[in-house]
Amino acid sequence: MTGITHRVDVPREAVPTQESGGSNGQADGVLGALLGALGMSMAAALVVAVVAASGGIRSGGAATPAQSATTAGQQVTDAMPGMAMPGAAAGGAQTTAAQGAIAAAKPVTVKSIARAATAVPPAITRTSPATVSVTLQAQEVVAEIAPGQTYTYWTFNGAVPGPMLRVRVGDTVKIHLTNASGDAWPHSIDMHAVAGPGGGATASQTAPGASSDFSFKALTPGLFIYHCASAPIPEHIANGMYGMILVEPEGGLPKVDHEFYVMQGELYTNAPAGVAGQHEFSQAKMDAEQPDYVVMNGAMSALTGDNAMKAKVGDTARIYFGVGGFLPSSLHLIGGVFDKVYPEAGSVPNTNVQTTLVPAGGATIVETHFVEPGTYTLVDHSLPRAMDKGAMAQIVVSGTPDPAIYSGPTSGGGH
Ligand SMILES: [Cu+2]
Repeated sequence: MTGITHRVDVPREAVPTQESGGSNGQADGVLGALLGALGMSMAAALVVAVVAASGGIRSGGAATPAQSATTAGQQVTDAMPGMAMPGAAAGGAQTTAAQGAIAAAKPVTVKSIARAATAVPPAITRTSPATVSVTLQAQEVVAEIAPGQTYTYWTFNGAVPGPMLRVRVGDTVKIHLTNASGDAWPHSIDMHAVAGPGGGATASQTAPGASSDFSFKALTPGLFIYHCASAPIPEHIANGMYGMILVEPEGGLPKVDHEFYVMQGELYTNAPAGVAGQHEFSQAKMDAEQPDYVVMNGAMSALTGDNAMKAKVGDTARIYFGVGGFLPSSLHLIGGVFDKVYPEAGSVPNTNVQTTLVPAGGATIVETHFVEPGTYTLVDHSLPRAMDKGAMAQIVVSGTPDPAIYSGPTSGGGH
């Protein structure tokens, strides 16, 4: 861990109460420029929402304490009818009185915190190194973890994870970081692909309203995490400040039909998953490594339903998967096998793997192909994280069934 610095010495509650949000993160202005630099078209226009919520972005956000308590209490009752009352049981964070006290949900400043799994820059066709310029912007946004459950995320470019970057080995990468946060926090980047002090963190400590620059040569191919490395580093990461950069080897990776971008992380808050209201970061939960939510791309079940990954029978798919949070992930595709895994995103692939372990601050590249239509679920096979806390994503495969390969109902539960 490197790049430890101190935050700008301004009290949290003394900052202005306006927050400039971004778009839903698929393509805001900054990301658009980034994608343009990487040769990817911009999918949507910049939308800026200005929310003048009382109490400021980091405060409790309720209009009045009395209103908050009433509202939150009602919401807790509605959301968790079977929950034990405070004091009724001896143990654990699940039944403490504090949970009924969370503030009302805040107005969101982005429609969705989740970066689309399809937000993958195109494969590089260059055969020689180049200079690639990237702009990242630290932004604080309010978004839903799940319906009615809001959180103030700290992001790169308005969504979680930060944008996937894609370069070629030998490229010179110029990183421009701006800090648009409405709070007192500096932000920075430690990129694991960087050979240099702090992975760039020592050069990129950036105060609110300021910007910074550093550059590095991408010497090593692989898939690498980047994350904020401003103090307190774990809180910045837990709030959503992580992403990945792919450094393609010479000649690139084998062609596949689909490439997806998925990152797992945790949210440590002052109430369990399912409790309506504005969830605030909990240092105690984080230090105890007891997340309330374990998410893929920022929110509970973010990559399911309409936002599921899609493929057809006969297609091949590659998933760039990273763990931005602090819990290793036992990555498994329910109903499938990984034909190829680059363990820990190293250069030597393994084959025919059911579940692969991805460390905190690490990544993997997995490939599979689809022989039967249906819905396939990507999970952390520490399954309570998937089933109860949100760590799942779906791949919906269309096509014609082959009863010689599989017969039986094609919907319903797996595991
Ligand atoms: Cu930060």
